[in-house]
Amino acid sequence: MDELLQLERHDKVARIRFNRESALNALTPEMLMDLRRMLVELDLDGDARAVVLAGQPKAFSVGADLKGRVAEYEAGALRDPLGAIIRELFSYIESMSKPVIADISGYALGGGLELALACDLRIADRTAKFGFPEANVGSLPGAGGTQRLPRLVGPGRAMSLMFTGERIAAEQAYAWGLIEKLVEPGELDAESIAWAAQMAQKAPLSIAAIKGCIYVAESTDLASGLAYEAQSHAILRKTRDREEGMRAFVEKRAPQFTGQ
Ligand code: CO8
Repeated sequence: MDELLQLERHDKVARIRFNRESALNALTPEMLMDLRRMLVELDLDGDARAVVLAGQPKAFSVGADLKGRVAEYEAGALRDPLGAIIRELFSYIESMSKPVIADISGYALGGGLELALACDLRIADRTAKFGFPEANVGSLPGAGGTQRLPRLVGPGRAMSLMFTGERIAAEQAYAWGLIEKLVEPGELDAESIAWAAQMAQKAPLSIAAIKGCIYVAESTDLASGLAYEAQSHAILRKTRDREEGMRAFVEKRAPQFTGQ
């Protein structure tokens, strides 16, 4: 068990919980490097079929550790250790072969919200509050926020959040499509695991291929996207799990997927 990140196993679902409650899970380069290492291990782990990232009731994460950022000024550092890891990490999440779900209660601000946006899916309870306060401190959402938020909610809503620094409530985020599921406080931990477990039962190569196709859809024209989808389908046709899934349906039994 790591000090700042805790790994829990719930059958085929792995949940990583940020464990820096005293600083509302403000993100340090060390935490992000540990997260990167854990995610690589989980992506290679055939027993982990879905991953959930969670915080505590008061905060999913309030973003970059501003005290650490000030210390960099004081040290006259030219390096940007947070920047060096955060962008690569967030893109890595999209490239993983399994679903990654952000499980959000309390604050999801700045880089914390960018982390949630880099996950494939977001579930939150009614205590969640979302915002981009970077313009308050002379910065901008520089870990993908200016690119991922408008793709989810449209440019006007993204600009209104980023220009004003205002925080929106979970209900508003749900109405905008910033989160995909909204649950009552106290239900989040169980609901996020139950949702992930539904995905973890499916054929792993199907899930990986669907995820890949959907990210391609965001960055390409329709003809290229359809060609990519057709190729992915052709690859899946040759997998053992596809045959197993179809035979299991015909034989009226649950499929036994192996990821092959
Ligand atoms: N960094 C470090 N510590 C923090 C941070 C933070 N971002 N936010 C809160 N904390 C600490 C506080 O200092 C406090 O610690 P202490 O008791 O030792 O002083 C503790 O957490 C609790 O915080 P508060 O007492 O302030 O709690 P409140 O409930 O009164 O307020 C808020 C909660 C509203 C969340 C408030 O703390 C706040 O506004 N925090 C700042 C949030 C913020 O501005 N986040 C954006 C940071 S910029 C960013 O994330 C950019 C990332 C992209 C970088 C990519 C390029 C490299």
